[in-house]
Formats: sequence, C-alpha cells, structure tokens
Amino acid sequence: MKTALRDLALFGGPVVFAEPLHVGRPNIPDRDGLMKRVAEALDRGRLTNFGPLVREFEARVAEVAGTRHCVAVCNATVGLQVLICAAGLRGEVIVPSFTYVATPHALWWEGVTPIFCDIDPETGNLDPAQVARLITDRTTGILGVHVWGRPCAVDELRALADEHDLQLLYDSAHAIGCGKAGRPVGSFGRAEVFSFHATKFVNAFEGGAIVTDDDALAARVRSVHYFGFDDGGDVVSVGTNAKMNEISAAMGLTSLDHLPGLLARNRANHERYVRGLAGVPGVRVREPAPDEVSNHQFVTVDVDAGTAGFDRDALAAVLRAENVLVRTHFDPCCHRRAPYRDRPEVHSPLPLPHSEALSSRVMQLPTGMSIEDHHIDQICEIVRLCSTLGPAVSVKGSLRDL
Ligand code: T4K
Repeated sequence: MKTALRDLALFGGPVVFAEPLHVGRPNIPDRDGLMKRVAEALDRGRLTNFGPLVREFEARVAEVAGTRHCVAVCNATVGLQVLICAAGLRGEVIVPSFTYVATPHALWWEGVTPIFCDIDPETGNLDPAQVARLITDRTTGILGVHVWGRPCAVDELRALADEHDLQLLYDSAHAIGCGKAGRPVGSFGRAEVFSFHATKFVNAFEGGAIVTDDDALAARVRSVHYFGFDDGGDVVSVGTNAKMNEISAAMGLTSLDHLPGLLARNRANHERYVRGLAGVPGVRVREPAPDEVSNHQFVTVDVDAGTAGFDRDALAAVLRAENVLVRTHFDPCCHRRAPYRDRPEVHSPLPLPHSEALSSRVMQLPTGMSIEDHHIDQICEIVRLCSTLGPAVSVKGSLRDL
C-alpha cells in the first residue's frame, strides 16, 4: 500500500498495475455466441447489404430506443452525416462545443455551419437558455448531445424547437440504454444516432444506428445510407454507402444479448467508485439525477482544484503513471480545436465559460467488464493518498508533460 509521495510511480515508486487499465476497453461478453453467429453468416454467404443479422440488430435497437424505425450504419459519425443530409439541415445548427469532434465534423462535412453553444455545468449538456439566445433566421436545427449518457434538457429543447420551427436531433453516441422520466434515449428527438464503436459498452466493432418515429425521415435515411436507392430499386437522391455489415451486427447482437449483465456490471463499478471516493475533498464522481437511468459506461470524476489542492491534470498524471489510462473527454472543447478555432463563422457572440471550465475539470476512470473490484479499490486508494498529500502531487506538472 502506498502511503507517501515517494511511493507514487510519478515520483519514483513502483507502478501499481502491471497491465494498463483502459477507458474504453471493449466488452466481449460471449465469445462463443459471437463465433456461432459469425460462422452462420459465413455459411449463408450473406456478408452485407441487409442480411438477417443487420435486420435483427435494427429491430433490437429500435426496441431498446422505443422507436418504430432503426437504420444500422457503419459508425455514428457517418450516421450523423446521413441523418443531417436526410433531414435536410442547412445554414446553421446549434451544437455544444463540449462534445467529441465527430458532432461538429458531421455538420461541417454536410455543408452545415455548427454554432457552438455553452452547456449546463451540472449535466454537461446544451443549456436551453443559451440555445435560445443563438437562434437566428439562419438556424435550421439543434443538435444536442447526451454527454456521458445523461439525457439533455429534452422538454426545454423541444419547446424551443417547436417555437422556432427547428429540427431537433440528438447525438446519442454515449446513451444506449439511458433514459429520463420513464422514456428511453432515442425517443426524444426527431431522430437520434447511437454509436457502437469498440470503446462503447455495447459494441459492434464499429457501428452506429439512426432511430426515429418519423416514417418519411426513416425512408430518406434508409435511402441516403444506401447510395440513394429507394425501395423500388431506383436511385432517387445522392446517397452514400453507410451500411453496417453482418459481422458487426453479429457482435452488436451478442452485446445486446448481454445488455442486462453489462449494465449491472457498469452500475456496480460506478457505485464502488462513488463509495471509494466519498468524502475526498474536491473530488466527485458525477451521478445521474433521480429521474434518469444511466448506462454508467463513463465514470466521470470532477476535480475542484481549489478544494482538492491539485487540479485534474495533476491527478490524471499520477494515475497514468500507475498505468490507469484515464481519458479527459472533452479537452479541449471543439471550438478550441484546429479546424474550428480560426473560423469566425462557428463562434457565437456568446462566450462558453462552462464548456471551458468543465473540460479542464473532468476525467474518465476505467470501467466495464475488464475492471475488477480490486482495481477500483486500488484506484480509489491512490486518489485518497493524493488527497492527503494535497499540492505536493502537482509538482511533476500535468498530463500533457507525460
Ligand atoms: N458523438 C460522440 C459524442 C462521440 O463521443 C463519438 C465517439 C461519436 C459521436 C462518433 O462515434 P463513432 O463514429 O466512433 O461510432 C473514442 C472512440 O474512438 C470514439 O468512438 C468515441 N466517441 C470517443 C469519445 O472515444 P478514443 O480516442 O478514446 O479511442 P481510443 O482508440 O484511444 O481507445 C480508448 C482506449 O480503449 C485505449 O486506451 C485502448 C482501448 N481500446 C480501444 C480500441 C478501439 C482497446 O483496448 N481496444 C480497441 O479495440 O476515442
């Protein structure tokens, strides 16, 4: 057990974990089940273009999302592009800067200008009051992000969209299995997009899905994601190839078979971190609100430097030196990244103080199937030791120095 500064790996002590602990280590809950599906697909000789596994995956995702339609796609980034194109967004769309770059990239790629908006610091999601101030006659939509699986302020955003006749879409990349006030994520926007990237707790190697209750939009999405073909085999619009293949669907279905177990594991890990870090001054594990259901695929810790005596980067540096490969989603925010920072058109007249503050305060700790109770207990012990050492742990600088 480490008890002094010199015991920390960053300060010359032994490294706690021989193997790295990752944020986003893929869950592979049932190798045999996956291999069986893959073998069946190979035997059928139907590898892509709407095989039975993709059809089944779409039906299962629609069930989880509570929507009538689901179109499986090769990844969520392309899924967002397909949706933006099919929904006919143009001009400007209001989007958080505190998100993964895929969200504004998808807009920009489709010729739509992302207008970066500030967030509610508690949820990390679009602040409806700030959204209202950014609506102009060029605005055609709002693209919210359910960051870390916490549902956006869906009622307020719906009211704004209705009042101004805007399309309301959600990037739900983090949020399969999440919900709010008894409704599942997927059912809040005109359409929403999930990610099933390998690092997501339900994964399809690479994959995504667009869900909606809008029949006409679903038909357009299906067409755009398949070269613009309609059901009759005519090419009716410009489209792309965004199809999911059968092997990805095999993995996605196998993950969904084990959804309750994966959720239970994430929840148990989350609760263990909450207990393990309870009472550490200035260090808080973020938790869902009482009316929310979370998939807990991200364990996000908030470091208040003034109270803790060290900042997020110092703690991240200590943990990374111990082979705990924490992530800092999303630092920097999108408006600070190279493709956007020098483009005046994406910068709203309003500052983004909450986005910038949150991006410097939070980090994600490892969770999922590969993380065991003793890993969490040891991680919490390291954080507790840092808390007793206070400012001394900052001496070696920041995450960026490693
Ligand atoms: N919208 C939002 C809000 C998003 O967060 C994302 C993606 C998207 C849209 C777009 O979704 P996709 O187009 O990807 O479907 C990851 C993911 O690449 C990305 O999907 C995700 N968000 C983003 C938040 O995180 P990194 O840079 O953390 O991934 P990477 O490759 O560094 O992996 C993280 C850790 O996981 C590593 O330490 C190693 C481990 N790992 C990773 C992979 C891929 C493995 O052990 N095995 C693996 O196969 O971006």
